[in-house]
Amino acid sequence: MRPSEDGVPMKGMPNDKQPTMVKPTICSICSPVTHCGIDAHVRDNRVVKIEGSKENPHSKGALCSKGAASRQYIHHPDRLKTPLLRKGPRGEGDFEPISWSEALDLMAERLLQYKKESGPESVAFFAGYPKWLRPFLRRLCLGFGSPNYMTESSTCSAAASLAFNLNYGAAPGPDLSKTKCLLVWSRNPAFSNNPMARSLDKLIKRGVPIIDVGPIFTPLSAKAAVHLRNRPGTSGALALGMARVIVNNDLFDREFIRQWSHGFSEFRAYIQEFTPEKTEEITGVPKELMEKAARMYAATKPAAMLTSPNATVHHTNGVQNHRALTALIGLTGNYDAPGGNKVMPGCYLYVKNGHTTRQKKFESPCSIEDLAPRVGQAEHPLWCRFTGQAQAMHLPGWLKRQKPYPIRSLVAFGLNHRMWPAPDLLRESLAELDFLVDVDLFFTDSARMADLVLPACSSFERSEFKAYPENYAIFTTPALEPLGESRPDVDIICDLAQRLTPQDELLTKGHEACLDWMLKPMGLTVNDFKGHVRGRKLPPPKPVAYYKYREKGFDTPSGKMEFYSEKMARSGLDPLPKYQEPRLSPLDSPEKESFPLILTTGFRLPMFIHSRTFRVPWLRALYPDPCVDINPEDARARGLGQGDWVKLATKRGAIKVRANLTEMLPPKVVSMYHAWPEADVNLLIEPDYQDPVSGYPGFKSLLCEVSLFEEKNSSLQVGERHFDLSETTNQNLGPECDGNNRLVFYQ
Ligand SMILES: Nc1nc2c(c(=O)[nH]1)N[C@H]1C(S)=C(S)[C@@H](COP(=O)(O)OP(=O)(O)OC[C@H]3O[C@@H](n4cnc5c(=O)[nH]c(N)nc54)[C@H](O)[C@@H]3O)O[C@H]1N2
Ligand SMILES: Nc1nc2c(c(=O)[nH]1)N[C@H]1C(S)=C(S)[C@@H](COP(=O)(O)OP(=O)(O)OC[C@H]3O[C@@H](n4cnc5c(=O)[nH]c(N)nc54)[C@H](O)[C@@H]3O)O[C@H]1N2
Ligand SMILES: [Mo]
Repeated sequence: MRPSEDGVPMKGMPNDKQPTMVKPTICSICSPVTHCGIDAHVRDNRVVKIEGSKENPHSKGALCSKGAASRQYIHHPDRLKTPLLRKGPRGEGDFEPISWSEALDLMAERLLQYKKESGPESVAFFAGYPKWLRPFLRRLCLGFGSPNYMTESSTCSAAASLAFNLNYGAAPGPDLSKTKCLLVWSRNPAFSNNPMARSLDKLIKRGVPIIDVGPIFTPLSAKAAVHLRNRPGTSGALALGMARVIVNNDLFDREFIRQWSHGFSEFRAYIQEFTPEKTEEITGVPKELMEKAARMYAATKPAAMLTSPNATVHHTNGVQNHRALTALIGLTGNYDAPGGNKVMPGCYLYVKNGHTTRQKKFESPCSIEDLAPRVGQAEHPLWCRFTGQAQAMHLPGWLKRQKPYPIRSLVAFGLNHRMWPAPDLLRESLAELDFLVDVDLFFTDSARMADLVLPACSSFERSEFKAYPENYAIFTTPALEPLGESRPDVDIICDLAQRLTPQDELLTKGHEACLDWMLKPMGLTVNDFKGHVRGRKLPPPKPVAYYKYREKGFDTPSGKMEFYSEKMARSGLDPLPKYQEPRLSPLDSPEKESFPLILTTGFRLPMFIHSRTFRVPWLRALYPDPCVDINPEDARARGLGQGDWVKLATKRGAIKVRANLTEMLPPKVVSMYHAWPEADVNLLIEPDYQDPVSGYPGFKSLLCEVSLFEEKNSSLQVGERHFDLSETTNQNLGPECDGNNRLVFYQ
């Protein structure tokens, strides 16, 4: 069979008679560390069938439910087809199509006007969960002179990296191929990351014991040697209790601690508070199990730790939690050790494979620290300096105050207001902007708030560079012509650069020129990938040594691993990884009487990813209604049965959802997925319920109550806050909408 230029003919079907082509591409419905290989069967510019690419060394032909449903995602009727300009009042959804050149010219005119009148900082740039465009967007933002580059990293992953960095000056990952024991601190790859789930299965087959930590009984818990089922928000206390067992039983690495640690004696004194009894009292983990896990992790050599990007930091004590648990790596001598946690250089977009690129240099045309202070910097200086971003969680407050300087425009790529706690506030605050631009695949509820909406195309319709950890990379060939007039985000950014930052000789040259510049250290150009529609092996990378700190020290103020963080001390924060109860605690919060259950939100479900897939019929059929997961014991005590409509309430308000009775949840803990358009759990969270170091919302340790929803007897009252749902695309609002289409909060 003759391979064609833009694809591979389908087996068994003569190419000249059958126009269906198999076109290799990558999925980008979920995270850039995953991006499974897809064989798209395309006819008349429509995907007619999806298969996993067996040749992709990362996904090896497997796809999750979301990837398998790509056809319905890509060809969904909500896809934006043309640029749209607002005609009617903001938020009412009255738009008219305009051309791309009109749209880009209008943007340039407005943004340059704000820059002249109010300074470049008055224009903010935002990327939601989409990541492929970020290096380009940051370069545009800084080149324009604005420090207000913000992303979804304001709620994800970066706080965990910050905690690692405060301890070690780097964030090492588990060296899975050589490890003999794996401590998985709150991660559920079976639902959140298929390729990772498969590599853990291999490890388990090899006989490597897993210690699983987290309140929810996941598929991994079932395979673990030990499952520590801690109460949400208590990871810090659990880690300190484990550290005490390790230190007091002389299971720590004395030599490493003596030579390479800073503040160990203070740490050692502090952890004495966390006796097994007290640790059990706080965390709910039986002390025998905790001791067993601590001994297993410390005594098995080598042992590695896999942490979550969010489950341990979505708490009001998040960064300190994560500092406490990652301190166990150094304590046991597993830092940068074979089979422990290894420091690897970053390649491209969160992937590490031994190669390096000039991504960081590319996205920093100047130092962000030389620009005006950015949103959230006063509140979270450590986080803002570490990430080189603004903290988007402070955007609503800033927009309402418009101080210390006004922000007049927001240029967003993938804005989902339901990412924020109190999304009603964020949405309201967007009305303070003179000019909101949203670039998205879909006409979302957030896009309705914009002045200008621009259609982006999906990964199937664009070329993008993707590196894999298996020393492999691909520069994809579009499998489809862009649908409607949609365009790749990066092309939009490069066109904007021509208008906004014409002095930028690289960004104005376009996507491929920028990539060629970034890929230089790899010794490859985009052209070297073009003949390889399924991607190609990379040249062997330079081997990355272990124990690099022995040569170079640690990139911390003391040059050592810091139990006592000098950066925290300088910022007036607790230098030791001290444990504090979540601000909403079932032990000592005044709310605990009326709201006796603990609420954790955003536990990943396999068929959903944030706001993206509720609209996809095949996926929605797997999980039709918003549900709160609740242990049967708690349900029984409240007279609730499986599937009953219930009221999930916090002090801030209530939503109507179904009860899902499951022992995956321990008693007294309930869980609800986020971003449902008709039952948004983030409405129940106060905007200032945040970790002081990172600004991350305490999404995973809240207090709530669940009760039967009784339509007739329920005395519905309109709460203080309301949310205008009249424009929502989802009409299934149910009785939580009053006559004026306002969201009703129960009191
Ligand atoms: N299908 C799907 N996949 C996704 C996503 C998605 O939305 N859907 N999102 C992607 C994104 S953005 C991210 S950040 C990753 C997250 O990926 P994961 O970290 O794997 O997912 P989570 O569901 O957040 O975490 C599950 C683990 O956290 C524990 N856990 C839950 N609540 C708490 C708590 O309060 N405290 C502690 N210590 N542990 C807790 C559970 O017991 C379980 O062990 O997933 C990515 N993959
Ligand atoms: N309660 C609660 N809230 C949470 C979390 C939680 O666990 N609990 N998790 C937090 C975390 S970890 C994360 S990562 C965030 C998720 O962050 P969000 O930004 O809310 O994630 P999405 O809804 O996946 O994506 C945002 C928008 O991007 C659009 N989009 C998709 N692909 C593209 C593209 O290629 N180009 C463009 N221009 N747009 C695109 C989507 O259509 C969508 O409208 O939510 C956070 N919020
Ligand atoms: Mo995330």
